[in-house]
Amino acid sequence: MSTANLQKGELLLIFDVDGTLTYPRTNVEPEFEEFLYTKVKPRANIATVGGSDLEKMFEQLNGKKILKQFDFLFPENGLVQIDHGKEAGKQNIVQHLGEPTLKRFINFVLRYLSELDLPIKRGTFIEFRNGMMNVCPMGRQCSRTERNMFVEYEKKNKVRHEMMKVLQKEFADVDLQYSIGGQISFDVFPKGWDKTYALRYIEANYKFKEIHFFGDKTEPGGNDYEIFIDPRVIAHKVATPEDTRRIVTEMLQLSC
Ligand code: M1P
Repeated sequence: MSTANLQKGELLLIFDVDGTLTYPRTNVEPEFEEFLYTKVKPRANIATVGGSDLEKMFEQLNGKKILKQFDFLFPENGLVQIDHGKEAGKQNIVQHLGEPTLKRFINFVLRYLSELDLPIKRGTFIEFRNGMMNVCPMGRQCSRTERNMFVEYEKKNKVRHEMMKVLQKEFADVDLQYSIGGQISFDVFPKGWDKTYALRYIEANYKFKEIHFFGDKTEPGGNDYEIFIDPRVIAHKVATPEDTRRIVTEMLQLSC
């Protein structure tokens, strides 16, 4: 049976945020929202899985209305699960790793960054979330212009890849995984707490005939990689929200 013939309850479409529903760290376009809510939603269940936390999801997808619009929200790789507007569960990195290991990790990161020379530095070098940490060598408190400067600098200097290699070596004894989902930072979480975590929730609670995933960071080391290669999903690589729209339109045979 083709995907276009499936009933709404049989089909789940899971979208990454940055690069898939929006351009990096920007807001979803009104035309894209209209497409998603008026054309796609009547035909399929919709979910979003992002590396960012829920606050950033609200920011980028135009506010708390997404609690009603999306069937499922999976911020922090799905380590926080929101099912039809209600929090259904969340993971806790503190409990998982324990304070001594966390302290060792945070101290090492701050020491490393204190010795790292970058053209500019701002504030918030580690953003501590429920199920993960986000490490930002320049500091998350930067303007759009400063962010763009880092993006250019990073093309030649690969600051994040270098740092991730050092951390992998230093913390080889700790159950940690690193991935890049955005432009200026990388995420750190226990092994297996990648975006497939969202699938664990779906699998335990729902029976869909098809689950499709759309994402852009699908190469190894990117934060869509593990879910992209997961046999439970039919995966689509996209480069922009326009790509996402084109693939969904064709797949559901929607009118343009
Ligand atoms: O959603 C993708 C990534 O978005 C942000 O990345 P950056 O600020 O580097 O562009 C972060 O919230 C990151 O955790 C997340 O994976």
